[in-house]
Amino acid sequence: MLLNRSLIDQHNESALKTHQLKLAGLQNELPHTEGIISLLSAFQVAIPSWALGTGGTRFGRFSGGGEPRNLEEKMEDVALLHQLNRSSGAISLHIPWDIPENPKHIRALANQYDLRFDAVNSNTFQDQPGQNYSYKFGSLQHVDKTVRQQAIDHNIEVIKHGIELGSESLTVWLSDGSCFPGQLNFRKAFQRTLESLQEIYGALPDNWKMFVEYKAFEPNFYSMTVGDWGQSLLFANKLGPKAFTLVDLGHHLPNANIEQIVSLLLMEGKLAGFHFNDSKYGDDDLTVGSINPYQLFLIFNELVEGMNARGMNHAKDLGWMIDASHNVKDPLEDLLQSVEAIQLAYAQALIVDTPALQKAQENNDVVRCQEILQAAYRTDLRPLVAEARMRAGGALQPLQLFREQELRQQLIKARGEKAIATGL
Ligand code: RM4
Ligand code: MN
Ligand code: MN
Repeated sequence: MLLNRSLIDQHNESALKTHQLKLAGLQNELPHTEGIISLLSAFQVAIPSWALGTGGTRFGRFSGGGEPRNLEEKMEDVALLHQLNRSSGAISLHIPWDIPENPKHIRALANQYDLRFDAVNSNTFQDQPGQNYSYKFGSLQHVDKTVRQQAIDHNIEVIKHGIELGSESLTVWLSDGSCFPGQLNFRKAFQRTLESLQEIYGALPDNWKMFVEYKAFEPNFYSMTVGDWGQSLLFANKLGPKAFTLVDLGHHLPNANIEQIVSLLLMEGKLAGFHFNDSKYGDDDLTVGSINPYQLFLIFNELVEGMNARGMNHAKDLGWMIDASHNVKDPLEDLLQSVEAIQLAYAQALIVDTPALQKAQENNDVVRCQEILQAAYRTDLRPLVAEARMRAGGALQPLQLFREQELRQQLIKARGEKAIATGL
């Protein structure tokens, strides 16, 4: 279901006056608003195919109705988001939750919706019906080579699906690890995982990247074989130039300094990109920016500074993906909020007075450093983000329009109350 273009125009017209007043204030205050607007328009965030339905926890799942019933409907939902915000022009697929049975048709649909396929994700953390061997004791690390081979083959299969759709990266997240001391020989688990990853790496096309995602704990609670950025970076370095470390914001132990991790990975040219979400405790997968927007800003501050230092293209040189899903919000409203939070943090990082900050740093002027960062963080850039969105053809207030047009109710009408999307 797509919105009639005229509804977006009407919405923008009715909100235009108030918007322009707010924007004018910012334009007076900030020197480079036009440059920021064009960077914002180029910046696209991939939507995970597994976040379009209601997320569950291990205790339950409460569907809100109208969930997409197949890949086509998931793409339709992403297209709707993209129509509203013009910043969600990509989708990241999880295989086998979303197998493109007819890739030609799926590619044509993506063209029609102006979407591209971002990283494809493999899944060796669940057993699938009809699968020969179980991943109960791991996949790429497994003691039994036949199990490892099955997991390798699956990853190669995922690459093939990705090639058919025009993806250019594979994200490997492993639940491999151990739940109890003594269960696993760490060194052997690492070596086996490395050998398995090497086989997968060998199947990557030339222009592809492999993203090695780490996670501190869960579902294994004593050790994770790719448990932190150090372990991921070890794998990425050993694998070669096409392998990178992927940072999922929810995958650290509490209070980890993620912005420092990001800065050093960028320095090494080994940062793959992000799975954005927010969390209070662990892998909570909450809406981006809902708990700790300041941290998100600090991360973007390192990103912008680090990417500029390497002459990188902000929009294209890293993978920007959301990985969030939970059980109380409408997933589409949640994603609109997440994308907006990312854009705000990015925009705020773009207005940091970097030369002044560097000078203050060199002078050990700690107070000034904080003032400079917080001056950017406390500037309300919502009008600028809205302006970028409107100029790109989107809505000034996507969330408001989503509600005004009763889009969820329309989806429920079309798909039913009981429709359940594949995913977590
Ligand atoms: C994991 C990790 C992966 C995601 C799965 C569903 O915790 O974040 O990126 O694919 O969840
Ligand atoms: Mn993730
Ligand atoms: Mn996760």
